[in-house]
Amino acid sequence: TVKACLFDLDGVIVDTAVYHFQAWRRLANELCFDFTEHQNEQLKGISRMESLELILNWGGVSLTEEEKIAWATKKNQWYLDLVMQMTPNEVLPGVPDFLKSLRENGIKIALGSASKNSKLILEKIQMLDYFDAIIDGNNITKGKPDPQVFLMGAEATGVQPTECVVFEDAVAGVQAAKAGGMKAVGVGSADILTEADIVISTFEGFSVEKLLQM
Ligand code: G16
Ligand code: MG
Repeated sequence: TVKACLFDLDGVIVDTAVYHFQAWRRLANELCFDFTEHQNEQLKGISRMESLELILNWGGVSLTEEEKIAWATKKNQWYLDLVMQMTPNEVLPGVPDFLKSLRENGIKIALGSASKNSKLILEKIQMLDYFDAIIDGNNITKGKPDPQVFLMGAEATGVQPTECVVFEDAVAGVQAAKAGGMKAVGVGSADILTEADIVISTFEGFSVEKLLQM
């Protein structure tokens, strides 16, 4: 039976990818190159410094470690300027109702995100109170597809991995769930999230009943 649900943040609870894209693009432009929304897909679920490495590679720019840290800090400041303007209207459709019904059924809720800004984002969209545990980029040493973030989430809620279901929009996140011995619900396209146990395109129409049938 399912005793805990573990949620990725970006692409599952809220679409912060558009803001990451704007901030990373500004960084690229200041370094005199550009990249596409298609390339931006590769940055989803990847840590800040790993994202920077990929982007610099696309632009053929090489920097010292010190310069990299300075640019990553700038990008985060631009990103936070956008995050500060977020509102509860940006929560993805069906998410609040689904989390409410999890609570009503005594199912624990945890966050498993690569972001170091997750608490601030959850506050801005007024979703922080739903979560029994938050594991994010501030707690982990290994990124997805390593299962660490979700194993820590299971542990923090006191639930065995086999009784956890992970909700993920990224291939690496689904792989992390499976590597941790958990069930995975892909949020997005079944053509891409092939390793997920089931794939939903939105939380609208998804229910605890369907969760318990997995
Ligand atoms: C999110 C985004 C990634 C971002 C990462 C780190 O991951 O999908 O694009 O690079 O967080 O974010 P920050 O710079 O805020 O620490 P997730 O795991 O929530 O999908
Ligand atoms: Mg994601």
